[in-house]
Amino acid sequence: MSNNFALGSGKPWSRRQLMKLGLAGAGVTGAAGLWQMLNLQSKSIVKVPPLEMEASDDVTNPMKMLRDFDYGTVKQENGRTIREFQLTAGTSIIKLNSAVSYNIWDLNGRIPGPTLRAKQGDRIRVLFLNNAGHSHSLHFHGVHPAEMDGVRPISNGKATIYEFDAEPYGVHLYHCHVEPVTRHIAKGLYGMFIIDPPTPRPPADEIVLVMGGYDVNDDSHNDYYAFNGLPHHYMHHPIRIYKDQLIRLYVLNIIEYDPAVTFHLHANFFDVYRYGMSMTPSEKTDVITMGVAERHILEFAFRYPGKYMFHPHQDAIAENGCMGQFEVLSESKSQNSVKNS
Ligand SMILES: [Cu+2]
Repeated sequence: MSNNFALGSGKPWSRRQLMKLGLAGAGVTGAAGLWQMLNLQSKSIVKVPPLEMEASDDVTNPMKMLRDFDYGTVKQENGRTIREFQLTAGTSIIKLNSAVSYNIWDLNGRIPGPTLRAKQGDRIRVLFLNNAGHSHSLHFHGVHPAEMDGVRPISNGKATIYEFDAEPYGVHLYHCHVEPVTRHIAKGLYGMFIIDPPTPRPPADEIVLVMGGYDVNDDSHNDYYAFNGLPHHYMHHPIRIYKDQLIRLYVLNIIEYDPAVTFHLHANFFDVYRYGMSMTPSEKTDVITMGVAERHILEFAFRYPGKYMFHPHQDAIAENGCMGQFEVLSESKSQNSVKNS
C-alpha cells in the first residue's frame, strides 16, 4: 500500500501533505514566537543536570520525554497567532520487560504522545493524520466548539484538522475518543497539553510525568504500569535534579481500568496547583489522589542530596511498574560556599 502520509518521527509534514489539507504557506514567528524563545531562554538560568540517555527504542524514551515540549510551528494569519501541531497516529511494538512485548498505537512514533505546549490566547491548529490501521480521533480538554471536540472517528489513512483557542491556562490532556475509549487510551493514544498562563510562572526545572497502564491480556485489568511509557524505567535510571532547585512537575494520571491512583513523593512535601489553573498553590502535601484524566502541577525543592522514590501509594500499582526515583545532586562547592557565607 502506498503510504503518502508516512512521517519519519519528528519530521515535519511535506508541503504536498500540507497542500492536501489546504495549509501550505504562511509566515513564522511574531509575538508568540518571542514568548516561546523567552520560555526556552528562561530555562538557561535553571540548573538542570545533563541528561543521561539510556539505550531504548524510539517509541519509549522516558529520559527524553521528561523535559521535551512541543511548541508547534508559530504562524501569523490575518493578524492572529496560530500555533500549528502535527500529530500522526501509528502502530508500534514496545518491550514492557525482557519477556513481554506489546502492540500499541503511538502518536508521532512515541508513547505518551508529544507534550504540546501553547500560551493562553494562541489559536491552536492540530493536523491529525491517522495511520494506525483503525479509526481514531483526538479529543482535547479545554474550551472549544462542538465540532472541534474530537469525538468523530477519523478512518485509517484519513486526516483532519482541529482548530480552537488555547483556553483556559492549565495542565490539560488530549486523547483518542473512539469507542471503546478505555482500550484506545490504554493502547497509547494520549498526551499532555499545557497552556501557559499570560504571566509566566517563575523559572523552574520543568518535568513531565504521565502515569499509564497496560492491559496486555485484554481482561480490562492492568498488568503493567509506567511513568512516561516504560515500566520501572526511572527506578533503574533515576531522574537527576539539583538540590535546592525549584522543580515543577506536570503530572497526569491516564491509567484506565483503575478508578484512581495517588502520587506520593518521598522525604518531601510539594505545593499543589490543581489542574495548573491557578498561580497560587491550594495545598501542601506529600500524597495527592488523582482520578483518571486528573492532572496537576506539583512544585518542590530537595534540601538533601540522595535518591528519593516517587510512586502511587497503591503499592501494587507501584510494584508493577509505576515507580521511579529522583537523584538529587549537590551543588558545586563554590556555590555552597557562597550560600553559606
Ligand atoms: Cu483510537
